[in-house]
Amino acid sequence: MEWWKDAIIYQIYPRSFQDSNGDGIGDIPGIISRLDHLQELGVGAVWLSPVYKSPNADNGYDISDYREINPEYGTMEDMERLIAEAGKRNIRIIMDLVINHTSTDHYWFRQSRDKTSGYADYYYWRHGGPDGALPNNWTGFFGEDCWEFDPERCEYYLHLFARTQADLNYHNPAVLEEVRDILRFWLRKGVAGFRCDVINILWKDSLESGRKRLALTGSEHYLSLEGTHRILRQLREVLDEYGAFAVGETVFVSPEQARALCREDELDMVFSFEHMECDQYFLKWFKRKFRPEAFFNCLTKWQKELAWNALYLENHDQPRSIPRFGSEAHWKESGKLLATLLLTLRGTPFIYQGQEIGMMNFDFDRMRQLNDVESKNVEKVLRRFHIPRKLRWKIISRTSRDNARTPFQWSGGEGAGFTDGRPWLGINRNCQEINLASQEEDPDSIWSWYKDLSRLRRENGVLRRGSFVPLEAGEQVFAYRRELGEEKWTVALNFSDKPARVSCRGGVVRSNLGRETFDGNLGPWEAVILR
Ligand code: ISL
Ligand code: CA
Repeated sequence: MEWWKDAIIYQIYPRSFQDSNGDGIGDIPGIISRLDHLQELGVGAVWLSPVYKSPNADNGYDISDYREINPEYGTMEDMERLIAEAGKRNIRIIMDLVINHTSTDHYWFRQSRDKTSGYADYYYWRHGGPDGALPNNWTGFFGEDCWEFDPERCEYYLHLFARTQADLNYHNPAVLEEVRDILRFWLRKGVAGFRCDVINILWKDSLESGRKRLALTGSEHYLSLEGTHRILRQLREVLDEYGAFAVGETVFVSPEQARALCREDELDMVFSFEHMECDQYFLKWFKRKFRPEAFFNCLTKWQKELAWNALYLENHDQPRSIPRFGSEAHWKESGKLLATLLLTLRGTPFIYQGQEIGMMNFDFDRMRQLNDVESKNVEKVLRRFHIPRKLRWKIISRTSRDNARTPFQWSGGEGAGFTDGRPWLGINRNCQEINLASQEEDPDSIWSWYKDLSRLRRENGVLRRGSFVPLEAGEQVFAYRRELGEEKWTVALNFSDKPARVSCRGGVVRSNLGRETFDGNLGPWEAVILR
């Protein structure tokens, strides 16, 4: 049926969406109370970042029980109610499937410390070398060593992410069987599918040391290997029992590797990262000026090379898109322009919570205000390299994942309508200007624009299923056509404070500057849809 080709998907980061009981932490009853907001936006599904039991070293991406709900977020009954209530509004629920690693609090891991237990080989356990040498030279995603010594087992375990996120060993077939059962557990409850966390690194072909690299030494031993395809095919068998959907988060994939993962018997689509790299040097921590032309060329490449893309400009790991690809000075126009891009490309658009009201990066000014384990680890690494404090903060604050994790700004009052209590992460002071309540009544708001374009997409097959034809990708303008049968729609976007000229013409379907006829001139941050 491929419902996901016609749907817009909305990502919820539960901790920051809506608190219902005043403890300052978003929760499932809170999400239920906001389902009407999602329905208004016209979304067909919600991707829920993890709500499973977790000690929260990485806010739920460190799972200690896949079959339990984190009590901070509610109960299993709440979860079932969410699935049912969403269903009434034709909104499907997609769970986050984090199976590269578990929390070290997970029962499997605790058992695994005992070499004689049935769980002894659920993780990668290795002896160190002489003189305290680690089992290999790999480096992890969060700027830490990726081996941790366990005094009970007297061995090291592998963790590519935080110290308490131990990598599962898929060389042991029992692990995949466990995961397949977990899938069934949730599919039986009525979830529509999964967003599969770092799914292309599951299979480690060996634990040999790797070629030394600036980051992720050792990754040639686990990035997008044949073993991952084998695992995915076995997961797909289970998904097919329920007609379920799967989008993979695939780090460092090329279009070719992505194509190989998007197959009937593996994944429906993948999140790629290349377009997120147009404002950085070799690592995301080393930001440079955003290069629109590189961004356009990258999007064009992926549009052309993949039959279907997972489209996104924001998620819980990325800074907000307006200050990044748009303009703070032209907040509203550039917010609408980015919405236009997201909702007119070919693929399934993913809107991240807060994006639909133009939320911005955090306004923190010191490390103490941050929560994210990655930011904290990287700050430690920078300190080790004697990077001065000011520069450290500059590096961290521009890139920190907490930029996208501050609570949703429902209203301008205290607690921003997110909570009556003390929020777990600081609410941006700009909530007085940027909030849903103030945009609801305003037909010219970013929120109204999102709703409008969402409807436009739902009502016009050309925007959903049409082919993508690139027209222009210059220093400031990106223009393309979508074509379906007789329908030919053109989108022209000016990523600049300066006016621009384009050669395309047509009747105006939409312009974020309110233009009614089009003569080829684009104003600053103007987005037009022509027909
Ligand atoms: O933040 C990143 C992207 O710039 C990556 O380093 C990120 O950690 C990577 O994309 C994997 O992300 C996923 O798995 C992590 C979790 O912390 C992220 O939140 C999740 O999206 C480990 O489970
Ligand atoms: Ca709560």
